[in-house]
Amino acid sequence: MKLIGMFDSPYVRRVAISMRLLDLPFEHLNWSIGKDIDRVKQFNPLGQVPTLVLDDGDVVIDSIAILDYLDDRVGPERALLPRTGDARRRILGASMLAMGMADKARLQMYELLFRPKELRHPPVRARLNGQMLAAAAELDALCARTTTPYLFGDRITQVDVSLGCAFTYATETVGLEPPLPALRARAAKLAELPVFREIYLPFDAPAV
Ligand SMILES: N[C@@H](CCC(=O)N[C@@H](CS)C(=O)NCC(=O)O)C(=O)O
Repeated sequence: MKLIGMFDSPYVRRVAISMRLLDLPFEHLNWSIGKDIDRVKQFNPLGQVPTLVLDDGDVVIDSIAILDYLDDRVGPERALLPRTGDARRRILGASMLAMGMADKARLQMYELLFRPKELRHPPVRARLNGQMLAAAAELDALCARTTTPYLFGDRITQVDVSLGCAFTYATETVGLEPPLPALRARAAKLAELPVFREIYLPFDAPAV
């Protein structure tokens, strides 16, 4: 399999970390959505990463669909998201919240990267930032309630992978100002895991 996209993207990174955790080898095509956009579009008309190219040439787009495919491929015993039940709903819900936090950071970055300064409308950024911080506060509360080694038990699941990637991205791009002690502590522990250290590319934030 070939995984297209750079590891400074939380979406690409969560797929790559998941593939390592699931022992699924991949060739990494370290293509940028800037200079390599035309190459990306040859596989994904949306010009988005992550894009996964399977060995038979089929293409899977969007990290949600890719993770679903990977879990299906390894089977329910090893899947990072339980197949059914309350645990699935809770883990998926918290993963969506974490990636929603990353989405709101990403949209702020797009304002900074793609919109000329004179055309910026500050309330847009303020709204996105408020949404990002509200998600971060809820994730902090979840982390504060958690007593297990990972967020939903003794074993790493998709929510740990997603939360670690989303937190790094939000802090390195637009920053998370409030204290958020439980979220920070948990994210720091995740960042120390060998797989998180191996699959990491710092975001090179633009000067604004
Ligand atoms: N929902 C998508 C979001 C992916 C996404 O937005 N990726 C960014 C890179 S961090 C991208 O490809 N942006 C290019 C664009 O949208 O123009 C997923 O989970 O894979």
